[in-house]
Amino acid sequence: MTADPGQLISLADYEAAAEASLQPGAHGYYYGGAGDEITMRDNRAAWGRLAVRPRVLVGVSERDPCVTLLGRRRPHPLIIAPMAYHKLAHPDGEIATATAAAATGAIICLSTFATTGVAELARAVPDAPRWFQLYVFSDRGASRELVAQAVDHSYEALVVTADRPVSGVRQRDLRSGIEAAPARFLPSATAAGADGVTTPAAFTALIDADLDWTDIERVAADSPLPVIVKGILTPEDALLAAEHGARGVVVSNHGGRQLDTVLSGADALPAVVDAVGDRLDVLVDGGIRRGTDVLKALALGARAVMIGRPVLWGLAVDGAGGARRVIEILLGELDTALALGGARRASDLDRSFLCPAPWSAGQR
Ligand code: FNR
Ligand code: LAC
Repeated sequence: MTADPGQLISLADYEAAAEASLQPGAHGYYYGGAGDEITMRDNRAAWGRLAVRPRVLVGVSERDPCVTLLGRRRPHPLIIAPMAYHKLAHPDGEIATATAAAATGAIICLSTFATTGVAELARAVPDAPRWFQLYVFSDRGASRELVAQAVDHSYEALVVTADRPVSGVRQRDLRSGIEAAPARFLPSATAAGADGVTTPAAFTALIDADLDWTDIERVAADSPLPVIVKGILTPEDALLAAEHGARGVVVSNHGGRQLDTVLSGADALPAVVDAVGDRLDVLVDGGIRRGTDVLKALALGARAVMIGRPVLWGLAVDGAGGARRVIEILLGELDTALALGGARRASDLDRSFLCPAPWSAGQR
């Protein structure tokens, strides 16, 4: 079948189309990374350094992308990563993204930096499977208030982000001046006593840069929801997360937006999986753009993957429909990867399905 010219059939197509429809400052904020963007680019390249070792003749007429996450079966491993400011992409913002989540069975992880409130999102799209991403404020009462709202509104997990005590050096934003742009309304800021209309820099200042493992332990002890620590790149920190009450970790470098030249998720993942074994659910994100990338993450031992920027590209191009289509494209590609990789079930994948890619030898 030949695709219509102009039809958007890959995540790369959405990325290109979004650039045309976004204001340059907003596009730079979404797209960009820290420093020289070495890690940001490597997040994508790292999946390409793995080759698939496909198995054949295993009978793949029925494929099952189900995974078990936090003890529950999920229809597939895709989660929408927590991302700030969806209303920069589309006026319906996070509500449109949640609509896409509800339609596809993907979990939406709502950011503390969201342009839609915790309760508002749940009321608007009650069917969306949802997690809440927590930036812990210096004002702990404000953070407890946000967690209480998440509990009251049936969010299923708390994702505590650990890799953003301060913002990375984002030269695209410094150049575009987006930090100085008219502030956006961030409902979570009201919990911390701000009037809600804050710039990214002002909001960042509310985050407690002294957060440590005892705080994670306290959040986990106080919260009826399972806690997942996001932004882990070493087995040492993954083990600390397990010791301090977390149920999971997201192996992540924040999309290459925080410290440049750190490891990619793909490269950091295996050692984390090996260190924690069954003690934690290990998730990964960064640069996942193809079904084969998802297959590789699962084969390395991730239970699920978070998808970041492509969802914003979908949102920018066509609101809820675009975000939905992005998830559907990736699910379709994952299905094909399972069939042609020779895994009937996502749970059949292991490292025997992978080897170093010969085409990338010497590139590390
Ligand atoms: C993010 N990310 C992020 N993470 C987080 O824990 N809280 C947040 O508020 C945000 N905000 C945010 C905004 C934007 C515009 C981007 C692109 C990213 C990081 C995000 O959750 C995730 O780790 C990466 O985006 C994953 O990489 P890819 O898929 O974008 O390459
Ligand atoms: C970012 C935030 C808000 O990466 O975490 O822009």
